Amino acid sequence: MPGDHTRRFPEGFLFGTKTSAYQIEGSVDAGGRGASIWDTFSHTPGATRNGDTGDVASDHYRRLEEDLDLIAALGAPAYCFSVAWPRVQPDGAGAVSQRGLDFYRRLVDGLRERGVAPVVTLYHWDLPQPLQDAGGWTARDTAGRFADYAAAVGAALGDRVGLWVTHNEPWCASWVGHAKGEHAPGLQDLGAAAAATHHLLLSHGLGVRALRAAVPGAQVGIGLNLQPIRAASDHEEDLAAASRVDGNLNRLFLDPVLRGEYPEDVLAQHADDRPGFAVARDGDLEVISEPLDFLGINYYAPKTVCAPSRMDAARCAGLWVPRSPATDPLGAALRAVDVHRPGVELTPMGWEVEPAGLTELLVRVHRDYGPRPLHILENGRAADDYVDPRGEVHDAARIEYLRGHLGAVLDAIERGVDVRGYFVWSLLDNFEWAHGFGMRFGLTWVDYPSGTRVPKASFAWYRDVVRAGALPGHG
Ligand code: IFM
Repeated sequence: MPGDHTRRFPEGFLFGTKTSAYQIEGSVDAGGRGASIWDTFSHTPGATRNGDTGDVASDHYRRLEEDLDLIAALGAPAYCFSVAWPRVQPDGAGAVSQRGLDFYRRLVDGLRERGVAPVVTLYHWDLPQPLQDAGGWTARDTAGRFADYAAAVGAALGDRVGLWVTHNEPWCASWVGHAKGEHAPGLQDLGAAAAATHHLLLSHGLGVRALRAAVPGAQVGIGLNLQPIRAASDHEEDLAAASRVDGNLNRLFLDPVLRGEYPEDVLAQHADDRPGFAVARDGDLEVISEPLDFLGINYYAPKTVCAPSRMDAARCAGLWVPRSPATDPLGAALRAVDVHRPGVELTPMGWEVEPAGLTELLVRVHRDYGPRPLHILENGRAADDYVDPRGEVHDAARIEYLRGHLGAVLDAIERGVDVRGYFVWSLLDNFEWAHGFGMRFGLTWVDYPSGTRVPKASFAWYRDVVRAGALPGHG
């Protein structure tokens, strides 16, 4: 088509896909693995859709060789996975399980033999249950245990892994797990969520130090889920609501990690919540702001909010208000209600599709926190995929989503943002937490009863983008 053109990524741009241990591995009793908070939570009646659990998940633990070949067939130069802490330290502390580490050694070696660089996430939400029994992330001691665990994984894999991510989406671990109660450990306690935030961040800083001590030259970062937050209108109450949500989701993590300070407005918001941020001690922020080699950003969608008092005004303005704040303890605390703009496509997760939001976010991080290497560690969408009579999955909506978001990355690069990599969530369909197996994000269809893998059309499309190092125009 006239005007269409191919857009190239910079030389050495790191394409990849990403998964996490509890979502794909299954084999929860294999190799002496201990229990995690997600084993406990997913087996709690009513906690997940249909009572789904990660007991089998995508059966990746048993299908490792097949999945390694799948990764090789995709041809992306990197693959990001998470290590299950309960496989490495079944009790969350003390003795390290060589059997547990052996699985990750096989994974890392298998990737390298196939020319794929492993990127290791240390924590993707599967805290060993014994640590939860001792207070979990609300207990300061858990941060120290994480540093020990980071050192153990670093010692085992450090000679073969260059890029490390301490935590994936600590906002979810703290606020979805401790305030909304939708993720493990299933609490609805704002003071616990704030304390968990601090200890997760402290463990990040301690983990960075432990990794660098164990692995000289390790490139270390953190993966934050960030969203542009918009107000439903210019009304001061809506603007204030948007600022509170931005504070809780974005600045509460960016500011301490990159500037060594907590945002004052967020601290004030939680002044009466106990234990809350009162758990912070002198010197903690120095640890938390240990300089990083890169910042990982997970982006899916922007968010628009109104103040509860402005819900009728939002409806009158044509916005859709899907649920009341009464059903969302965090929304009630932040005095903010999610709304959707008319005409904007929603995925089955209820997330808006807006690639330009990614450019906006990247430009903001670059502007507000200074130029630094960035990796998009997660981006992708759930879709109503199905296997057609020919045995194929034509996920055109996912291809369009990826095309749009990769273009948004290129837009940011053209505006001077230093984006070094992009990882699709996810390689495989998998256990989508409280949504169970109802949401499919994979480039590869997984038939859960049999474990059979079927690469979707998006798999071939992404393979071609990676091969060309460029985004094709339409037509
Ligand atoms: O599946 C999750 C992942 O574990 C963390 N980031 C968002 C994904 C999609 O919800």
